[in-house]
Amino acid sequence: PKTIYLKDYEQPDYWISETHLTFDLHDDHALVHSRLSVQLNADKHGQALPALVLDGQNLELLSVALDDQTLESSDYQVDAHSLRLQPASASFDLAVTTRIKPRENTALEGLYQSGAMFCTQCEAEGFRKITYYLDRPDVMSRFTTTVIAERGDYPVLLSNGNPVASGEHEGGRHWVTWEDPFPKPAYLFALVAGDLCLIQDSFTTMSGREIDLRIYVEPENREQCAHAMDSLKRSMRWDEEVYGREYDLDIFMIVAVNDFNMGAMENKGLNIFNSSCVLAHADTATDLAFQRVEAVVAHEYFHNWSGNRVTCRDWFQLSLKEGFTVLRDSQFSADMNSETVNRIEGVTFLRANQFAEDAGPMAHPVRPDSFIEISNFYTLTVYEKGAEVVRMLHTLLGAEGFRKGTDLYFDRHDGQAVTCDDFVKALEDANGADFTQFKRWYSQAGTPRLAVEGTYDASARTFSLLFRQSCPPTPGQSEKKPQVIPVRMALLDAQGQEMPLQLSDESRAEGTERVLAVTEAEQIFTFTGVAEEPLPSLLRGFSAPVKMTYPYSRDDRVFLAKHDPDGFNRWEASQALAVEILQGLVGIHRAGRPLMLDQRLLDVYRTLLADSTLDPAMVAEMLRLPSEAYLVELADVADIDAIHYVRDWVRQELAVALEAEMWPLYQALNDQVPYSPSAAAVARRSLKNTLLGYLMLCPSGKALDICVRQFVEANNMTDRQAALVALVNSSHEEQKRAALSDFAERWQSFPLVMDQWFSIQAAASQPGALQRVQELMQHPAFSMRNPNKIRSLIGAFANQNLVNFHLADGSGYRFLADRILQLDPLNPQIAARLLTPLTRWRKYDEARQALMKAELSRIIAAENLSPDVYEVVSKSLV
Ligand code: HT7
Ligand code: ZN
Repeated sequence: PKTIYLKDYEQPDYWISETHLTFDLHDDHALVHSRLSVQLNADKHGQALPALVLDGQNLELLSVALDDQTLESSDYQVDAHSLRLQPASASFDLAVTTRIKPRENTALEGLYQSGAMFCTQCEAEGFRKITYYLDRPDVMSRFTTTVIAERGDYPVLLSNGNPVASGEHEGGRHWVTWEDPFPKPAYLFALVAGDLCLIQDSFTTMSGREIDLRIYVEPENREQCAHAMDSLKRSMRWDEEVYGREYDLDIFMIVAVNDFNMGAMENKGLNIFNSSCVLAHADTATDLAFQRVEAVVAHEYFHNWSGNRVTCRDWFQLSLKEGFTVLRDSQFSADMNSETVNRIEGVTFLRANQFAEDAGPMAHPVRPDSFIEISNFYTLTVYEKGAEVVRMLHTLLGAEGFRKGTDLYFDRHDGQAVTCDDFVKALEDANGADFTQFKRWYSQAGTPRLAVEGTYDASARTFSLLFRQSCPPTPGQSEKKPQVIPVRMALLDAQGQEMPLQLSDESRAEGTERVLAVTEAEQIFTFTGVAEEPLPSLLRGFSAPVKMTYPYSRDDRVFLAKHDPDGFNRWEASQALAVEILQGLVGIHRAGRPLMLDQRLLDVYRTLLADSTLDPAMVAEMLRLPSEAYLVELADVADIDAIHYVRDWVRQELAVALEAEMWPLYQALNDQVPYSPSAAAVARRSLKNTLLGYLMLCPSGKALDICVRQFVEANNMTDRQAALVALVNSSHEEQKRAALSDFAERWQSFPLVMDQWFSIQAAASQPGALQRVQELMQHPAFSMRNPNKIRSLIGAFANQNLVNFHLADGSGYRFLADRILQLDPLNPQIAARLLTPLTRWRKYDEARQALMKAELSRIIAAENLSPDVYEVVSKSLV
């Protein structure tokens, strides 16, 4: 497979101003007629006419005509990836007809069938599987699309833009024509045909235009769309208020499909969603699922400006739209829910997952320099770290400066395909800022380390912070230069109050919180007029995606966990304390010595449980021990058995010690009030179910009946699922079996609920998990052709059940490799994503490393491997 490099970017040889498409859909094939108005890119070529090379894959070419003259097959060349012909003029019409087989398309890229409906997924390079085209994001064209299909099976025919005409053909077929007035790249093209029901609403924009909002789902899901619709309307209002962005078409549509490789897709005016990111009802979806629907609906809607109106010049710039849009959706979620809890969840996810990617063989910059298969670069680095990079720009400029910058960006580049540099330049120009050094965040991979030390000089009343930054080598980047690291901080006195801040070059104290921009490899900031030795509260809100260390004592951490006025850093202190204690106990356990729990962790938890003024969601977050995945990420060589044992042991110790405090709180929260999706109700359920998880660990056994009752009587899926998880992870075999079979029987015709059922069992850490997963693969609700099922069973086992996946005999690795080889011919994108846990082999002991590498070698030796899987495996073995 060929590697593509950013440095080789060139403009296209031709532009396509107009794209007219007609889809003739049949049960076993589709005919695609395209008519393109093509113009020479004279800026690049003057008057010379190079060959026109269109991308195309898996297409049966039926005819080609140039300015209405049908071409002979000797007039053009076709190979597995392209159609090449020689134009005779600088401007011409090209008509091409192809035949494709959507029903045989198991890769779910291009035009495919999900159940009985036709749908598309064109990002990144799927349009070339529909027809021959300049399938690159810098070629923007106005699309007109006609869809023809049998009315009985496909009453709903959709594409981008506005419907402009429709009619009937003979024999029960009908057609609809859609016109999208906004030029767009082919990756934003979409088509849907099916028997769908419509949920409709409207939104009045800030300039008074009424927008027709439509959600299309399969009829049995009609009752599950209210939350998505509400989220959409709130997103539209929020984007007007916070970013000044108004919706532009007259109609905005969302369609839910069951077979989808990712979460959703922002096609212009016609977003296509994985049903898991649209459907939500209290009976069937957890609070987490509700939050995900809200966030994904918002994310795709926000792309209308950050991605569609202003798009990417090339796929190396993917983070231009994804990083910025993830930031926008997380700002939205923070505004809709608790800002601190939202940030805690985001940071927890980033640290356990993106940091691991940054430390592994697939590490790459936010703007990668090269790729083999672009689908492999829809990564946590491009999305989540990319969002952190834009967040830092926001922190450095402040909300007002950032908004000035984004206004300029949208004005300046509306209708263009641009680069990350263009984005940063707009922020610079609007604020008179210089982000030259800052842009290293886009080009350097790896998670920077920031070691901080503090020195108090009592006689001079100064406090100095010494920052030392470094960044470990990553593939292809052995040396790193210092980056700009914004450190939001305060100094706390002995009562936990923030002290006034005055830097040595300032004439007076101002405020009690600062953002220090660390730019050098080594840099000192000295505060003056510091009346007593302070305790610094550093990197508040996780103001930069770095690994920061400061020589806090455990007592310091307890103090910060109880007193830091910054909620995020209170949580951070309790997490860091737990990490330090767990790491220490892992060492003790490995040495074969008895374990003893540091009472300071208990002290922090006890204080939390006693404080009724705290947000229950925040208490739940603070009571959650660091995940096994995070502890693995932090280790040089992870002993997963020891980590698992010690973490479970600490959980049990905490449960036993705090049982008396936890019971009344659980009872108070278990108030059987009618279900509400409000933030306050979500927070109460979160704490209640965290407590239930602990109480079920107590040998008193008192919680079992209550847990079973919660499972049976819950009036919502959050409570029911939490009880099921607690039972499945307990040793009460009889109750566990009964609950699992009751659950499956009740929800067997709800695919998304069955996904939960699969994941809960796949992630349960008792011995025998692999066999359980293999048995579950035979369950009628499981399918290797549905990405949600693969993720919920095989993905959950390999990513969440670390102790079973990493069994010392290598059976977990062998199982995963077999599944990847089985899946690759069907769906290479999902096969490549499943590889992630095997790529992390450097984290484990030598014996496991050898077993994991042996499986990677077995995969790479297989014939006809997709470029997707080949790229990940070959890079992992270097
Ligand atoms: N922009 C969308 C990306 C996407 C995608 C990429 C590769 C293969 C399948 C895909 N489905 C959707 C999703 C988003 O970030 O909004
Ligand atoms: Zn996106």
